[in-house]
Amino acid sequence: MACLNNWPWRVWAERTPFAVALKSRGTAWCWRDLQQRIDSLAAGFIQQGVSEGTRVVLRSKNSPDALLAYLALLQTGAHLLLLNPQLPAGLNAELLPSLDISFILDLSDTSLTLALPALELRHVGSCKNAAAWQPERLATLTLTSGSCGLPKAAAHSIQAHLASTAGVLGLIPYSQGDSWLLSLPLFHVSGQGIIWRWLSAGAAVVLADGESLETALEHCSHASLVPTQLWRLLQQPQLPEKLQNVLLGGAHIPLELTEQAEQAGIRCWCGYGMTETASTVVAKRADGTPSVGYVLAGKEVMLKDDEVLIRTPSLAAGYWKHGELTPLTDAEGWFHTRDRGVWQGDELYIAGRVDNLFFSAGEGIQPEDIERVLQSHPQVNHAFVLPVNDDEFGQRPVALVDTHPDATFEHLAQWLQGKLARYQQPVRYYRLPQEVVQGGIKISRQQLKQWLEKQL
Ligand code: 4YB
Repeated sequence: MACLNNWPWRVWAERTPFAVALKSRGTAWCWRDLQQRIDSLAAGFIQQGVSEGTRVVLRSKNSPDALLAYLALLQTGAHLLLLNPQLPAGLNAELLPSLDISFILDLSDTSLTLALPALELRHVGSCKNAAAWQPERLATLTLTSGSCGLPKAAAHSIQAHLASTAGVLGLIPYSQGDSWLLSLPLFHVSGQGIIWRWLSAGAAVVLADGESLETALEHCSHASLVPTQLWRLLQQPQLPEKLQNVLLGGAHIPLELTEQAEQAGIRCWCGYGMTETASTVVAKRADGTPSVGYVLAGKEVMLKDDEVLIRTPSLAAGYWKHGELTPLTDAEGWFHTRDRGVWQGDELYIAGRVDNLFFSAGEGIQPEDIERVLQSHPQVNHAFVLPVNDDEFGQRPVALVDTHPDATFEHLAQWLQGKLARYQQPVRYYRLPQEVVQGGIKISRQQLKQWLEKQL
């Protein structure tokens, strides 16, 4: 990993100008091409009024234009809020006014109802094209998944992103000659993690730009995937030949998944992290045990009343709102994750979210325990367990499952007998509603709860 003393694309354009930096649909850009395009685009943004500290929304799915705009806007010193184009209008209307946004660059195919001064992609030849390289300056605002309430805007400096990268690249080999697919959205911290690893290593990044995951992966050595993506990939008749390393994260990583992928020749890396910590803080090479791995170099993890607490230089400087940063940590600098953890030797096991725990006739139920068992059924792709109110028990579990069409609920209920305690057996089953599955990298439990309430 290089020690960077300038914008990374400038560093690589000087050191390895003709090495491939970016590939998309058969086109490759070397670092020199990339730097020139970023310079002209950044000059275009500056000409349109963007300057150091200006807050700009970038609303886009992944594309070469979105990536170039991301880098060029960073180079102007702007604070960049990455926005998922699929966020509902009502949420945008509630959220954006509190974030003091000056401009929007909207590269999506649906328009935002909110009126904000628009930027366009404009290439300008001018030497007024960069702010000073100050990695400690705030650079990105990334929205948290917001399982309850409005998402929060976690504000990271470039230094924080680079600290995250250092931890991950201390474990996973990735250097020049390798290419990492931008397989997760830039508006999510997992997508940005890929970008900062690429910029630190001076390797290559690949953009799918409309291709399927399998096709795009044909030219990649690395990818970051959520478990469902890897499941789908493993169902393909042929696996991408060059794919060597997959970093998994974002949700519980089933053992069956990593075992199957490793057997097929894909090295799997399990990761655990979150928006606030700019992605992975705990990781390991998949080894057949259910933990998420070891604490990466430069990070600290402790458990307090079973809750995972993290202290790391990759942590956001705060949540941005109404012109202020609200600190994320307690007085000692620990971030309280609301995840329940258990140490297994030096390795951390994630049991589930503290807030998901509910009680049924006095018995504590961690829905994720039931979900893990359901998901180990070969015909279950995805399962969620939610509480429903019950006069006698207080609350009882119901399951929402995405299964192979042949799997009946009766069969599932039967199969669960003996695998779970009686109080953990779901009292009802539903098919996972597809409308809730769309968009983002995660399915929101909050939305599932709202859907379930309408069914009862
Ligand atoms: C987990 C979990 C795990 C998160 N077991 N619960 O670059 C990466 O790190 C990456 C690579 C591939 C896929 C995803 C990633 C991520 O960044 C994921 C980061 C993320 O999910 N952030 S989040 O803010 O949206 O959600 C964080 C929460 O997700 C955590 O607090 C946990 O509850 C859960 N989670 N990894 C079990 N391995």
